[in-house]
Amino acid sequence: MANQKYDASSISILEGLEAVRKRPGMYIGSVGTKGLNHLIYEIADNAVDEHLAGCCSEIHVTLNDDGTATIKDNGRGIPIGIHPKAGIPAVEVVFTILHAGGKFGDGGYKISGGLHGVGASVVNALSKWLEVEIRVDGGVHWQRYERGKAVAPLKQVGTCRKNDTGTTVTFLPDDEIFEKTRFKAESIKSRLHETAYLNPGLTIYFEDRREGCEEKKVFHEPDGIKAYVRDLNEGKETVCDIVYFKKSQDGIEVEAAFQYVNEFEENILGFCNNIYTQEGGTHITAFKTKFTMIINQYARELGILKDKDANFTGFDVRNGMTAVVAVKHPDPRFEGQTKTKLDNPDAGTVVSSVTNDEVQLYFDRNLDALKAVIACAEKSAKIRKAEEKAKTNLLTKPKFSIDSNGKLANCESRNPAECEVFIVEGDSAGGSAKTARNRRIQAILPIRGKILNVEKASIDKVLANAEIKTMINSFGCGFLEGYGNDFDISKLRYDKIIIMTDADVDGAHIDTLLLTFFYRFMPELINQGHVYIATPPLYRAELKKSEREGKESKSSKGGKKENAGKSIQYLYDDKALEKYRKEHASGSFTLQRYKGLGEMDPEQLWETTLNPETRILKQVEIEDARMAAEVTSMLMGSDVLPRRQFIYTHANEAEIDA
Ligand code: TSJ
Repeated sequence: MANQKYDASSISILEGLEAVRKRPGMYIGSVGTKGLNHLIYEIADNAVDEHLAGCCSEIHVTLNDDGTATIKDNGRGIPIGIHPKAGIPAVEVVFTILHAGGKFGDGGYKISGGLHGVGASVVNALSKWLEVEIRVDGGVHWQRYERGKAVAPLKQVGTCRKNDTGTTVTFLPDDEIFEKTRFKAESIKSRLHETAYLNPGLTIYFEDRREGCEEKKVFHEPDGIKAYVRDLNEGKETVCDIVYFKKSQDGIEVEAAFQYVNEFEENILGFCNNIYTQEGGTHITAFKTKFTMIINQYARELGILKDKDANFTGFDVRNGMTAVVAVKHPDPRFEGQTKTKLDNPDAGTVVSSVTNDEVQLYFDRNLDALKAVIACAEKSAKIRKAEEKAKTNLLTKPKFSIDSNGKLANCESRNPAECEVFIVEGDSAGGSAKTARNRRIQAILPIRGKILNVEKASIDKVLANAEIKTMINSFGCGFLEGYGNDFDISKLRYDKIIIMTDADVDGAHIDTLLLTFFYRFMPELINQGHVYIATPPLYRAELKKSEREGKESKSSKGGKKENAGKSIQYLYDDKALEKYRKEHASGSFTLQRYKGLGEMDPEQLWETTLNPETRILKQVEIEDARMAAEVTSMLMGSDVLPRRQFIYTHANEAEIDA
């Protein structure tokens, strides 16, 4: 491919670039910020190729205040001689003929990048204008293009020192093509830094000259991918040194660096010819597979895995691993959704063989590193087993029998659409609620004290908690999707789950704990809008007899007496009280302040909090619950740990009762 002869007869110049302007997404991915930034990478990658050819040590990338970008290198300069087949200067071929970038001359095989294998001509086609300047053999040569077309032939515009060579390209992205025309400095810097890690001999100078964003950065990483791994692990607790190797075989180069940290995640980055392979591919698969084999083999030799033990999984072996695997291939093929998955089988073969030799060579000489790596795998295996055990326990243990301690006062209806369940704090309020409710559709579930804090407790403990057991049983839909997959919202017995607690600090705490429980174990209940918080009143204001003048009226609902009209008013917050005080002369009413639900008689409780016609309910949103969970972990002083780490802390307990 690289040495392929350039065939002018097979290309139609204008048709090519028109196609790019018609369907820009095909060539650069998108016409948003990502595609826009990609223009810079396309141009800069050509300069990186010049570095790979051994002819360029510096690249400058500048974002100018007029919306243009300038990319400059100190390479040989794009050739300016007349191209034998096209009959125009080679540089003009590069910019005006699709897919022509770099594929001429005889500089050996070209390890070239570019997400879609396109180059300078695509950038040119998508630019309002583009100018190229080439310094070569003491002359400065220049050409300008507008929307892909040369506006004049290449001409010499000046002189320079004979040893001053290089290429400078400046372009303005076409606002008729791009939705966004402002380059994003953060992404560009990050990509340039990545390029610097992958090319240790290269120095990249970045400069943002746009007003208000002025910034200069130099990316130079003489330690290459070792430095990449070091920086990825910055701020983390490392458990071994960085292991590095580089070797070529069958014309394919493999370079890898890895290090383990005390975390429960893996971070493996793959590259082929400087291109990040987001979707992985043969090189990454081979690296992972070989690594798993090697570690299991060592673990058995060292007696850490016994005959009866199963192997560590690949997932175990990579627990805590940070790695960069970079291959160079003369003819890379990419597949996958975004064409970022390396497809060449020979890349896999070579990675496998090199990894096998080099990793064993290292671990044979560095037993401590090997032991640290195996310890990471053991940690993961322990968690994995605890998780599997928790799952089987949930699946095999008999379902809790409903109403095991007789607390739920269920409703008569079995039509979930009309049923409600009130979770009521305290036995006395529970008692009033049982008397006051509409027993046809309203169930009461009294809970005592504070339910278990599910943020801190292990699953086993959560399940052993009486209040939680009763709740899970009452709702009827199981819990904790993914843990035995037995959460089934279609089995929910109540349309509304209503939390009813005192309007004080303890009540608020119980609300928080209950929301945390739902958030962690039954988030779908909240997502689908089944969870509510009841709002009991803070005050009861009653007009004195003299003020009423016979306004009092009586109404009846469900056989219950109700105070209607204006003589009695329930006030739900202090604002309402303030308003009431303004509207009524002091001395004209009596005021009762409720300290808790227990102070209300059943009739009052019905009217203020249970009666669907008059009560105030606040529907809980997932955001409320998420915040509750955060508050809970804060109140309890426990760190917000990932679930795996949390379970690990409790893995010992799980094993003891095995
Ligand atoms: F993308 C681009 F074409 F616009 C571009 C190319 C942009 C930038 C900033 C630099 C380059 C570029 C190309 N820098 N260096 C080169 N080198 C060549 O094109 C080149 C020079 C000499 C020979 C040779 O065989 O003598 C071969 C090549 C490919």
